[in-house]
Amino acid sequence: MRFVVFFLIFFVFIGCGSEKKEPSKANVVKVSLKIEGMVCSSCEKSIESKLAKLDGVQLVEVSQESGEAEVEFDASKVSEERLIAEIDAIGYKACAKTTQR
Ligand SMILES: [Cu+2]
Repeated sequence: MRFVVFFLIFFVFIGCGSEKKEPSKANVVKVSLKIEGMVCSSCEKSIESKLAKLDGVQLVEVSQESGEAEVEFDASKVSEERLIAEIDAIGYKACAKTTQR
């Protein structure tokens, strides 16, 4: 019985701890990527859905017209390199636009 109480207290503490940990915006960054190889709007969609599935990615906007993608992600979970690698993996050529100047 004492054991059960101990565990209950333990879980209450864990509960409080995770409550304090608000989803921090500090790690969220927004990058623009240049993407080559998109020829129609379904290309946009396939890149969007591919990136949106990644853990940490919060917002994806792909434009075939401008050949660019805007991605908002949690930098502690996923990196720009990872995004580029994922886009490359499905047959497009992506590169970082923001760090290219
Ligand atoms: Cu297409």
